[in-house]
Amino acid sequence: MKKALITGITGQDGSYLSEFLLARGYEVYGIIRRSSSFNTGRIDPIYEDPHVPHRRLHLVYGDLNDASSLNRILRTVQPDEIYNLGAQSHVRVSFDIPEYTGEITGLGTIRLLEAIRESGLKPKFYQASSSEMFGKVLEVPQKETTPFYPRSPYGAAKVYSYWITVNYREAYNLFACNGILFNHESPRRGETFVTRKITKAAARIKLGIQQDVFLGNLDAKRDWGYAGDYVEAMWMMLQAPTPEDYVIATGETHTVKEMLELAFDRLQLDWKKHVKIDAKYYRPTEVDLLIGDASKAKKQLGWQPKVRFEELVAMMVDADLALERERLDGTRKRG
Ligand code: NAP
Ligand code: G4F
Repeated sequence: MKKALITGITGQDGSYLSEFLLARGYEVYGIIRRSSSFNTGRIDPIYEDPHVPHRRLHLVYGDLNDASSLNRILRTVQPDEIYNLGAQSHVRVSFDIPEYTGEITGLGTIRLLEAIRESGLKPKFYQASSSEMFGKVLEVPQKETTPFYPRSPYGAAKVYSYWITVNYREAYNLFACNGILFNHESPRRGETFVTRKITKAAARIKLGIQQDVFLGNLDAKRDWGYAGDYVEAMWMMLQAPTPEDYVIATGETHTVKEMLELAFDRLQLDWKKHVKIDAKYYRPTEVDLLIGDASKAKKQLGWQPKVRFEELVAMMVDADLALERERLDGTRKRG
């Protein structure tokens, strides 16, 4: 039975990847952080689902900021595959906490790679690289050979992690891959990222719980895919004959405004009546346009995105409407 270790298991991608690997017979170990409130909401349903073999899911305390915890976990778990998904992953927030973002999103990767090297183990390694590295894009669409031009402390930290992963592949012959993933969303997306913020607000406005939603730049364009499709690509990279870097994207781009329109239309709402602009959501430097070319992954890995943008928005709106209805009913019952 293969063992996989996941950093960032409590995040959106960590939860989908855990389900994916458990379904393929893996023993899954996830690193979680100590928190004063529960932070395992996205993976808790695994324990309740009779179809998911949850006895093969193990959670261990650790932190990308704590090398000794990483060393200990590697020694005890001895994983065959490591997926480094842990990060301070919010671009706007990275301008407020740039040093911390560099510490976790950048240096966290070298801590993990050094722990691997010191352990003497040879696990396959996946690094969660990002289309944010293309930033002020130097080519359209962006592919593996497009130069990087990051526009945020987050983007710069991810560029460091990208190159240190390449370096450990070349210097120590580690089977290490960068997945350069474009934005991917789902009903489990963090509530402060723009898609989820919009679908949650639309649902609450429909139910009369709130009136308005405050947003920033509506003209930015993103290549949005479905997280469930993207975690499959992570796994495929580690099963390939050679370790390489791959762009994962849909090849379609849409503005935030288009996303808003679709989400509100689904609930027969006019977004213009409810959206207010708040300058605090603008970034000091913005990434205006992202659109990826995933031809290499399609050709070499046989990967394909399955969920289209319109389906993704509908899935997220429907899930948020159901969730908000449930919350409302719960509040009413409690009186
Ligand atoms: P997410 O939902 O924000 O999850 C981030 C995860 O990292 C959480 O489990 C979080 O734990 C963990 N984490 C944060 N700080 C940590 C630390 N100091 N030590 C250990 N773990 C820590 O992110 P996501 O959307 O699933 O994305 C997964 C990865 O892919 C991230 O590295 C992200 O930067 C990258 N990425 C995402 C996208 C996208 O569109 N989603 C695109 C490209 C790349 P807590 O739950 O305790 O906070
Ligand atoms: O949803 P976002 O915060 O995602 P962003 O910045 O593209 O980053 C996400 O995708 C990256 C991959 O390209 C990941 F690496 C990263 O970890 C993260 O998952 O913002 C998308 C766009 C931006 O242009 C932003 O300025 O939406 C715009 N926006 C407009 N109003 C807003 C808002 N973004 C947020 N978060 N909140 C707003 O109110």
